[in-house]
Amino acid sequence: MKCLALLALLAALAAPSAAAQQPKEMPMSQPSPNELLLPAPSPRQVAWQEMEFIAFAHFGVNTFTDKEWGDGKEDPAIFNPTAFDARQWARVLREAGAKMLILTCKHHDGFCLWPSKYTSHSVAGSPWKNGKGDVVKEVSDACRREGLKFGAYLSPWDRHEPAYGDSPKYNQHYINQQYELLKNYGEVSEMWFDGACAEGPNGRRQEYDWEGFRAVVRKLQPSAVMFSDAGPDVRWIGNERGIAGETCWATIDRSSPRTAIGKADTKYLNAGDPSGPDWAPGECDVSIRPGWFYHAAEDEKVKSLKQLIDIYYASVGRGCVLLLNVPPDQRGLIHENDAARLKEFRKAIDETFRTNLARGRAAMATGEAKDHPASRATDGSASTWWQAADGTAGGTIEVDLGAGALFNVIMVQEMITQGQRCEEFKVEAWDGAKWREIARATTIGYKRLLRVPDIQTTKVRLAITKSRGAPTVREFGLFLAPAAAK
Ligand code: FUL
Repeated sequence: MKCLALLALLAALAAPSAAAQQPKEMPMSQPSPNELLLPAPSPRQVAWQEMEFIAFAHFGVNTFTDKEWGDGKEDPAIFNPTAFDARQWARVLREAGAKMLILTCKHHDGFCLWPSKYTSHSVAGSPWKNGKGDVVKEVSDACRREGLKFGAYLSPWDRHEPAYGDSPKYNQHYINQQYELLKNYGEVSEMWFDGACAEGPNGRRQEYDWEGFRAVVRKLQPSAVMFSDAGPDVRWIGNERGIAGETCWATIDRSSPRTAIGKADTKYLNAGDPSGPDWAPGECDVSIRPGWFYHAAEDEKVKSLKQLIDIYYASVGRGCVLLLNVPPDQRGLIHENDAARLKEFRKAIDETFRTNLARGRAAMATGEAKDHPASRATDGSASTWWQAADGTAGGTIEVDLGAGALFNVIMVQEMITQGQRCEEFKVEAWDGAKWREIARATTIGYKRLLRVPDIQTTKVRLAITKSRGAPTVREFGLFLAPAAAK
């Protein structure tokens, strides 16, 4: 990877127009001659990042056995939702602001939510719709109708499949099922590879053919991102609490043993790696309830609004995507308690971020690269950015708030197509006589959100004090979160 990066740099320097010919799999930022060459996201990674908040639905035999992990010996007849309505899931999640729904098409029990021709452990053996039902079809159709993207979780670990542990044979089985899922249900925007691995009935540990699995996704769904401990497109954030590191780089070194799937170093994944050559930003998975699957005993344990807001700031607010699991119940519906909490959550986020008090305000910078004046950081456009002068490794931007503004949330976004650069920054407010520091943090990435006490001021200054190359700011924002949304 490093050699490739060097070659790409040499090519870019030799012929400025070579950028367009760079391989799609490894796009690079466009450096000025004296800037670093940093890894940068592919178009599919940018599209995923812009979603910010996506949902997970764990649904299957465990919903009916009240378990978290099934053993694969379930009678398919137990899968029998009484009022299944995928449209209700998609509507509730869309109204909550989620942009994609990832469905557990097959969890570790091996039970398939679609009538897979490679196993009898599926909806085809269930009395639901007389064995003619297809949850994957209904959910993917409902997503499209409601304007959500659809993603597929297909557990590699399969406790039902007799071939599991017989590595080549099971890998082929898994690939066969990938073909079913990725060819028959329209666009799939994310493939979620769970790292769980075990021994099969033959007593041997299954060795997954990750390269083969990934190749199927690239072939059948070239725009889809792939999630796993180690990417390649999107990495696990290292915990199931939805919390990214305070310092969080979108880059890792995928060749490092610290990213070995199923055995990854969770601290490494949580923080990322500033010198990692691979762009693989964090996805923060967490359930709205204690378990991943629905359990009636957890109806009163839906996370509080405060917990969800804290998770939002610790995931989206640290440059990652939040993947929130909302498990449908035995009726086949999102439970009223979860739906009500999601409404509160959306209202709180909308009220907070409705008005960017810095938008359209005059901005001045210590230096500007050609075509990237300071005003670009407050113009509300996703495709323009301020960039400090070539050759600098920091810079300051000052925003004039006119008669003054009251805020308690600060937003800074880097232009990630130019790589992730900022290592340290602080924000200061003018107190009438001097600048007073109000916040300080390390990385920014796609988006950094910082909560501060209520601040009334006429001028705010963002100082990027340490940066890999000239810093970029796609957008700077100031917001006032109402008391209930803090
Ligand atoms: C884990 C699984 O073991 C859990 O059941 C759940 O699906 C979670 C999202 O991933 O590895």
